[in-house]
Amino acid sequence: MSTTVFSNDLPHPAPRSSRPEIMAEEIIERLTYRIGKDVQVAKPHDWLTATILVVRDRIIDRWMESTRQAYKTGQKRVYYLSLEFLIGRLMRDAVSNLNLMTEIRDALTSLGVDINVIAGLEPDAALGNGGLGRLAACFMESMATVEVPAYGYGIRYIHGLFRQQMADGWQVELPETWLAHGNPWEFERRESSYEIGYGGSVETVGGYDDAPRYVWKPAERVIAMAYDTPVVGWRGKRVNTLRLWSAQPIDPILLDAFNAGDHIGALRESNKAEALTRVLYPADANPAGQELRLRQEYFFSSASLQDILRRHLQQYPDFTNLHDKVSIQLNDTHPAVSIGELMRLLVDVHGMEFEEAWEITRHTFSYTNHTLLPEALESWPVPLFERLLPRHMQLVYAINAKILLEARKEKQFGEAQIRSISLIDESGDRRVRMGNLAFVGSHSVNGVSALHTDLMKETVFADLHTLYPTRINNKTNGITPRRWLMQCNPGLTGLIKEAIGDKFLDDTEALSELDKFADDKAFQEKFSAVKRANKVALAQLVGSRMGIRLDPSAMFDIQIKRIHEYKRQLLNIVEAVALYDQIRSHPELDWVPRVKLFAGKAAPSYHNAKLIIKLANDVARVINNDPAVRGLLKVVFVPNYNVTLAETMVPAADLSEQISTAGMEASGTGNMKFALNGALTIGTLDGANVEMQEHVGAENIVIFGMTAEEVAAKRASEYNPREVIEGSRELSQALHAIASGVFSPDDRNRFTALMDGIYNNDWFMVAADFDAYAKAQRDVDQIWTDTASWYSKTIRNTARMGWFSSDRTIRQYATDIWRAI
Ligand code: HBZ
Repeated sequence: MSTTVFSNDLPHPAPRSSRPEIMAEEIIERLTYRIGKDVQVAKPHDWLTATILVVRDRIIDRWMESTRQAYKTGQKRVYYLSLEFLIGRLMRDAVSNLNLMTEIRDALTSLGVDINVIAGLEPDAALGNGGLGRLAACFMESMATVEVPAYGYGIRYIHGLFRQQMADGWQVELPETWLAHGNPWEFERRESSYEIGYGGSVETVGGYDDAPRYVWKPAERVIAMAYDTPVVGWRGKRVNTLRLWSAQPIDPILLDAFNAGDHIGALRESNKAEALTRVLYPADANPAGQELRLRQEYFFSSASLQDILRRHLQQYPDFTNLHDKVSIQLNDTHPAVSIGELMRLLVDVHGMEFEEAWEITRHTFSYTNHTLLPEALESWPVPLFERLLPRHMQLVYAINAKILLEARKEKQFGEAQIRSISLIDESGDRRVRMGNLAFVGSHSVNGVSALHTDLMKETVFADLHTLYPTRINNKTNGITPRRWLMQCNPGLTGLIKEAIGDKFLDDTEALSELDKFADDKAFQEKFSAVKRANKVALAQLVGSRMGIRLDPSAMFDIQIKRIHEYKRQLLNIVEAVALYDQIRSHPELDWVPRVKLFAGKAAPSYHNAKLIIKLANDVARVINNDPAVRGLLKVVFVPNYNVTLAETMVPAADLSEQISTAGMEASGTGNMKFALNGALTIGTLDGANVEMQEHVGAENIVIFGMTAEEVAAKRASEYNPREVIEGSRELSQALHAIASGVFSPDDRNRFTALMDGIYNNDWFMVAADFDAYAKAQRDVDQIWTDTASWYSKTIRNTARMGWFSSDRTIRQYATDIWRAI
């Protein structure tokens, strides 16, 4: 039994010192004995690695203690399964959460090393695409902070999200090599290795007297091997584990083939296995249809489930209490095949009855939905699913039969409803619907904002909601205030501490005490000085990377997120073009100087998104070089958006653009980061913007445009965008200028089709919302001109955003869904 492994009678090492001189000695020790360099020849990268190793040692004791405690108390463990973890850099996060920043800085200074220089060398771990992956990273930190014993499970991609380069304004994708210098944060766990099967057949055993047993005989097998990264909560209270799986071949080299001279063929198995975990799919909204993607999903689901069951058996005799001791949260449908895998393991491998296994499975899993976009709802062709996972296919059919019977009998569902709840989509080529599988296999299905949750009930899951009316619930997203305030904005953090003390460091909602300073002149000045310093830092970054000079006294208006039509970067660019026109036509007016900054990656296969990036760059070139603009407007597309870049851009924003077509952004989390850091939001009533308005107050946010309901009604009506465009001079001029090649003289038709999309269909309501947006922007100008009013609003944003801490979100998950604290 594991109790002997974790016996408290065995000696534990003494806690490590946090004295700078001791840590300096340790850094030298790591440099010498772990890296094999002496001080004279050590490169900055070596110093970084040595420093991380010293920090890591201070985490390990707490990590082991956290594991021991979970065993001792028999607490429920939470497993967060996610194909993406967008964690970014870890050093500052760990050092700051351990409260060691001053000591480490001093230790390095005494060695002649600048912490900022080496921290800048740490790779940004981009094992995710966007909001969904970043949410998983914020949740990991918050689970450790609120002391939930949790494991994150995912894939250790060799190449994370691609690096974005600009070539003449076009996005070019390059491989990201975040592991090039090794990864001092991770621990390889060879002993935690599992076999993962694919293909083959299912054999039936017995069946005369007893129920038949099914045995899957996979045709292919690979090994999943664990790499663990510790995740430190705030003040180092608890350390949880992020366990990422790497694929290994069963036979690394086929010696017979090698000896026969086939040196390449001998590595076939090895290459095939490695390909599994080589790249993160750069999908954003459209699920990648590739077989490899399904292989990845099953790979990490199966490894995680085997690991979870093994850990359970170390502590308990069987799986009858699994759901009391284990909660598995599915981050979107990407790990939904886990439901089939748990059924297979319980029924086929551990001999449990189907019905009992189903009850346990359902009570163990819960599922978070992140999108309503129909094209983003995952489904797999039945023939593919059947070929790769024949036993899981049988189980899906068995589960489906059970659910459909229940629906017909107990709820008297008709054919249309049966078709919509079925796990198999029969409307075209037959496909397995992963959303429906996740729904029926979970006891909780949650949306990520109040609006999104309501829409789930009314749209994609309407019939499943009728069948299981208590299953859908809301858990509005949050962000970790450690990374997104304390670490990225030490200036503002210091100022807040000075004003209201440090309670907000442990309880973000205590920021509300700042409210009383909102109209305090002296405080406003300090607040604006902090903002200015952050803007200077961003201006320096843009200056050195792009050679563009930005004036920090201009309004910094920022839209950073994945490039997607529903997020409407296009609306923003079209407005910039209209404003450009206005500035040139009315030089006598008092224009508010603005810098419109954009950053974000487009999925490599998403044609319009890539064209929007090119348009932003083309428009930027023309506007920035037109002397008639007199520097009153600048447009900048900052390349290679990632977590690290966000950490500089978020604190520097005056205005945050959250302008998605209402009903399409499930929540948004960038919106929260900006507002917390004292930016004003211009946004639609979409996703969490709705709740942000409730918290900060309608007078402290600029809302414009159609509501989700109005968008749906307009789409259902005979909406004619051309009429709308012709009725708006500003808009028609801007669209015409773009379509006719004013910004693309080298290829006048470059944007014609993109503009035609607005004229002819306008699915994303760019034309329909344009006038409201342009007017809202002029309202923003008005507020900006009244400095006292501007800071009164932005200070209130910081003061009232505490509720959007991911600690709150995680407490809600832990109480309502996991019952783990
Ligand atoms: O999840 C995002 C939502 O768009 C955003 O509104 C929300 O705040 C956030 C967290 O809940 N969704 C994604 O980021 N989705 C993906 O990145 C994605 C990745 C692979 C896919 C589909 C979607 O196959």
